[in-house]
Amino acid sequence: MARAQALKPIDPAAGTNRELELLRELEKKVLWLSTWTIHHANHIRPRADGLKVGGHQASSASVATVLTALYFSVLRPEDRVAVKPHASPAFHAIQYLLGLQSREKLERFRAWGGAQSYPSRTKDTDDVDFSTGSVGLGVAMTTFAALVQDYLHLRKGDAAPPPGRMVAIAGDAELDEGNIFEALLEGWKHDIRNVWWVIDYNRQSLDSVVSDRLFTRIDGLFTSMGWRVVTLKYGKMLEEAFSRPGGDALRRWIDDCPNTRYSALVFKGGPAWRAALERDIGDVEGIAELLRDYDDEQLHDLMTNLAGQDMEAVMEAFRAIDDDRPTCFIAYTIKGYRLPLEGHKDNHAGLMNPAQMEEFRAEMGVPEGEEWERFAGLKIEPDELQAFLDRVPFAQGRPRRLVSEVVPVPERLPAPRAERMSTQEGFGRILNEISRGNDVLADRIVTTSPDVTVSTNLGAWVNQRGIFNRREVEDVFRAERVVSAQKWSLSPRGQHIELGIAENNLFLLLAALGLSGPLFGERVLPIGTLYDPFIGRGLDALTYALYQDARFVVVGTPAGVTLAPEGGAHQSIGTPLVGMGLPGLSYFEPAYVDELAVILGWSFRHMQSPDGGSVYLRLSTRQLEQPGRELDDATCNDILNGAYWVVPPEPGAELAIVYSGAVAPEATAAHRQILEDIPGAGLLAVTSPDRLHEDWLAADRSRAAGRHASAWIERVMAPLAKDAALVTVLDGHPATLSWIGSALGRPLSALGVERFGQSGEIQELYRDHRLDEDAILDAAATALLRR
Ligand SMILES: Cc1ncc(C[n+]2csc(CCOP(=O)(O)OP(=O)(O)O)c2C)c(N)n1
Ligand SMILES: [Mg+2]
Repeated sequence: MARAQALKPIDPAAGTNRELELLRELEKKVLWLSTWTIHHANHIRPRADGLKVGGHQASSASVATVLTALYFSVLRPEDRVAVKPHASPAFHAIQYLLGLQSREKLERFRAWGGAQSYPSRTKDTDDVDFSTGSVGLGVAMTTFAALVQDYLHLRKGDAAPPPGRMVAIAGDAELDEGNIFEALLEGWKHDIRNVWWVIDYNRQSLDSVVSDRLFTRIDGLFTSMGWRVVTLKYGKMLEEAFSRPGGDALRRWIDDCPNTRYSALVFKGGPAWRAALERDIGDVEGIAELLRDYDDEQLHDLMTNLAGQDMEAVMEAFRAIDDDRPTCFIAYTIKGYRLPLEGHKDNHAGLMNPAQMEEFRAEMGVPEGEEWERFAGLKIEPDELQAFLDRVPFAQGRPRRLVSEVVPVPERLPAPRAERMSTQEGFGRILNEISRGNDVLADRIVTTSPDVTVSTNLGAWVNQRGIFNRREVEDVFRAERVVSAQKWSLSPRGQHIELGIAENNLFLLLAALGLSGPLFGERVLPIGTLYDPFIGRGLDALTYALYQDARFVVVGTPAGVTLAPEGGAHQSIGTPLVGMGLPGLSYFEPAYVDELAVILGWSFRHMQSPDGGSVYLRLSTRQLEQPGRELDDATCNDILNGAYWVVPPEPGAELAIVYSGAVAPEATAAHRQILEDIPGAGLLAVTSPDRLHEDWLAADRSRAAGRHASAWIERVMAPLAKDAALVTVLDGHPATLSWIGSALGRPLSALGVERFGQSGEIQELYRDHRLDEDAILDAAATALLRR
């Protein structure tokens, strides 16, 4: 690919060894600054609560070499990077050296308004590409970003700018997370390119030293998925020692040394290495001479000279790659390298004390008071260092966050008409209608689903728009003239990305698609579908996507006990609370398809608005008789605000029934029944419990701040009597709507699902879970009694 020319191997004859010297100096600075940043946060500007924070010092030291090599030489502006959570100080130190991070933010690391503990796209100001923090997710994210880059590139063809590399600096313990392997498999299926994972193989995680046997497996795993594996094990000094008499025995000794023992010796230092080597291989020819040639300090340097912390070895490995094949670098490192914490199994939470810091400062040659000076203590002249930094390829061509045009969305999406329809079916039909259009909106929508494309009603859209694939693959069933309603043809022009069943992957792909604008300069409008209960399976990845402010629509369907015969394993209960509980996600649960059309149109705008967000639609497979009405603008507005009167109450009415979603017929029937006893009772449809709730909290906050405000739920309910009783009902947890009672200070009886369900007819399940007409009438009586 185009970038190969830019990354020529280091050629000493061409004078690039000077680059190596500059990088070594900068690496020292990165190590110093990251160590000092954490020291500062703990000892110079300690927290008011006295709480000390470890977990960064040893972990950052571990990858100082790799990060220095990448950011100051190897990376290009189009590359995108996920840095392992605890290397945050090293990342910020590098941005500081590049003039992209302020001293004040570093001084306030982990404090209010300062640099974040873990690299954050939304909270940090020095252009974090991918947030990290929940281990495993940032790493896998790079795979899906590469897939999105391919999607955009293959559609554009030759007009596309050169692709970037999606790079993860991963902690070795991140490979314990299953989502890594789910992503590997999916990446293989999609034949992804331009992904680099650099695994910081320090053989340590949070609690202890990682099992030796793990990494004998890892190599094979990556290779079997089509990756190139580059192992960076021994540094140049050790390689040189191995070529001496006795060198073979020395290599074998290190190879065979268990992780725990190696780590302990790293911590203990020179004399301990000497004693161990003398005892184990002292009688091998050449070893005695070899040991004699190194004093204790030199012996320690030699025995800890792993390739992942040897600048020359690291640069050679990176520069040797000149194609787009996914590559995993296993970089052997020592956690806490060059710090007094190095190698100790407890060092993750370890912190250098002030005395150790003083010693380290002297070693680094940094004078007191010059701790934040960019070049203090370095051997190369500041002018030369600055000139080098000014030329760093990564920092050319700012800004990193790209701007893309807004996709126009019609004022109203046409609502499909039918006497009976489910919201899921309506969703499929609305998309089908869009797909027939030849407009930008149809062109920018990308759908994806983890193996439930057809069963979540994306079939018609896929028939029109095709499935994305790097190469054309014909629909074999069609070619063989096997009759099917579903076309399944694959091509680089396809607009649906089919995934395997892993829900983590769905949300990571939505995260990547939902950031395609800022990452790749082209906005897409992603829609992902899955069975509603399995949101739980991918919940951390969904949270992760939202934390980065990725913009997408997720459709959970079918939902609730309403998909009755499928049984309890497929019936979702708490997902409405997930929808309400996640920031950046607006949850809607419409009952009728005309409401859904209004909501979907708004969603396409909301996900493009600077202060907008993502949308969660909880849809049902229950076919409901459709109202066959024309919605006026005011009702559309109310639907978007979260609630509207299906039957408005008479002024001073004593009761209202409030429902959300698929239980509309039961609520309607109960309401009709009640009118006989309580004339003027209202029937309120809640289209978004989430928006309604959020608006109420906002109004309350405004009032607390002394401003005049009212919430939509208060205004819409205003016609009711002051002490009117309320019944709420939905196919989901009752807490979704029960808050309305306290919001209005009115007696309320809440119906919903609290227990796992089972197979049956809808009516049987509604009876069992008290969602039927009788239950609503009972609840109304109970609420009325409380007045
Ligand atoms: C999903 C998740 N579980 C637990 C944690 C707590 N945690 C933070 S770092 C870490 C282990 C880090 O080990 P490694 O990835 O090897 O990084 P290192 O510190 O060695 O560089 C754990 C368990 C987390 N951040 N995310
Ligand atoms: Mg580790």
